[in-house]
Amino acid sequence: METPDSIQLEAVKRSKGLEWLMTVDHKRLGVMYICSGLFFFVVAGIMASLIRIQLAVPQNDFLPPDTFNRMFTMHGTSMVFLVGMPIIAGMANFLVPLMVGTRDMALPRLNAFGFWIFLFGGCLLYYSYIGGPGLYGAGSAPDVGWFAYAPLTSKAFSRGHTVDYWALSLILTGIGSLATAANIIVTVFCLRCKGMTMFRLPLFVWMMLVTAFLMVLALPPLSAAQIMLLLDRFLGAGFFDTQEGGSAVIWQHFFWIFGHPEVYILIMPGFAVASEVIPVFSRKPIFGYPVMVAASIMITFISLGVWAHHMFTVGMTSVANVFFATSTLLIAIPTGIKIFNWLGTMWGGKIRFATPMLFCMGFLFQFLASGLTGVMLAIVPFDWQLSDSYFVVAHFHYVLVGGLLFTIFAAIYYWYPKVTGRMLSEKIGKMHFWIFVLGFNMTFGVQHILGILGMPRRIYTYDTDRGWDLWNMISSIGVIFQGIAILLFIYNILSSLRKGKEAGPDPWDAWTLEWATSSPPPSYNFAKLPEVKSRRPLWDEKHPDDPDWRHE
Ligand code: HEM
Ligand SMILES: [Cu+2]
Repeated sequence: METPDSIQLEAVKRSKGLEWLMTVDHKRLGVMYICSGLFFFVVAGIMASLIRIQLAVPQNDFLPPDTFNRMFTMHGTSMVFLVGMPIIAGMANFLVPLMVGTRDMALPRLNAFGFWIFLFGGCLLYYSYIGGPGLYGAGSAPDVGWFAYAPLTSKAFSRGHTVDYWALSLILTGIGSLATAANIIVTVFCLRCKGMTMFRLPLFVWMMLVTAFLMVLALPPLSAAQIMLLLDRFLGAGFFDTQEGGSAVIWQHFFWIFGHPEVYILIMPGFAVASEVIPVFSRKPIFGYPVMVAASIMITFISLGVWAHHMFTVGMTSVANVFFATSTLLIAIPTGIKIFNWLGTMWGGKIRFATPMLFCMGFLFQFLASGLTGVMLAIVPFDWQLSDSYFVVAHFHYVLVGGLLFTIFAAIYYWYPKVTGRMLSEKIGKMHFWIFVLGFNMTFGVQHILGILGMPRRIYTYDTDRGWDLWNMISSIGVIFQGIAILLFIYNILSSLRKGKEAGPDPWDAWTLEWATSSPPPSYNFAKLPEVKSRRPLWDEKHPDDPDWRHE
């Protein structure tokens, strides 16, 4: 009914800015998630650069020691919870409804709620720089590492409120991620268009679905641990206090029961992107679709049972060590299968080396490297030597940057035309790629050597007689290249908004449903809901003489 009030509300809604603030459209929320994630990426990247400046030369005092601790804590926490998670949520939000051929997520309001509570949580974490000192005048941002080990987080060792901010803000972003996960699951199960059986889902959707299940299983243990931590700190509950009959190691169990699956929550969407981009740019359907689905499900299950490989050095029984080492090694099997299938897709294909494909190929190499060092670290005696050394820092940055960040770049180059209607510059894209590859491998490659030479992680500075000087210098210079590449990337994103080539609905000659609608898609996505007969509906449309469904 058109009351004067509702007419007024409509007018307000139509003003551009408010339209975005009030939106429940999955595409706009997706874009908002990704932009917030990229914003925090720049902030956390600046922190990483400051850390690397401090470590560039021995006995440096560029940063005070306590600031250094805050930097690596805020860097790690931000990269995981405020960069990786929201960008993944953003990609899923934008693409899943389009790919399954529907008009929105199943629960659009929950979707908007999830975004805002995530953003609030992120702001709260950074507000700790102002509010953190609390009553005692100690500290500002949290300084306990992204995993916040007990008993460092107890009242006795962390005065002020910095740890409270860490726990509260992550409980909030966790609620946001659960909202996204629930939405993905319900959308995929309930809103697929006609003919879209589970085995015709694009692999991107399958892997996001599996990721959503992992989120639902893994995030609650973290929230539970954080609530216990707050109870310890405010009410003296003593869960993690050995003096009170609690256990410090139990924090590690809770944290890593979340923390290890979290790594797969972060990397599976990377797999999802690679599984869409590689076939399109190799001009071949994905090799071994059912095996890819099975491998994703296997990874989910196994990843829930490997958490204590982060705890080989806390003094578990050897039976426990053997169990967790074995389960960790097992996970290499489905992961290896995936790598073979991507290579199998490229094998004999007519490969187009466009920027999205370049980033996916970079991902393949670098992720393989991280897998190999991962297998090494799963060997318990090897880990005893290298745990908490720079070898581990190198390993997990190869996972997170080589695996997640490279595929995020691939995704942005691939889907930017769909989101904005314009192409990114290929020329700048290729410069971005090569400079970033160089910088990334310079920064983190040599950290394997630093680790083997015995440099511990999270140290503020070091003496000159250890043989670490040269490698640290190389590692820090690499950051300059990474920085230049990121500036090129940001320039590309902003300038192409106006100047980019018009994309049209399907610039890459792709096969999945998001390319069947205009770029950018209208708010209702599809004028008429699509109907599909195979895994590559657009192929069928473009090749009526030889459609896929004839072979299925
Ligand atoms: C792209 C450039 C990046 C650089 C130059 C960089 C650099 C660093 C440095 C120097 C540290 C401190 C290591 C130590 O002393 O223990 C660190 C820690 C960390 N980084 Fe990064 N990083 C980058 C990207 C990322 C990304 C994309 C992620 C995750 C998605 C990430 C996650 C982490 C985590 C979880 C820690 C551990 C923090 C802790 O010990 O509490 N980093 N990084
Ligand atoms: Cu792990």
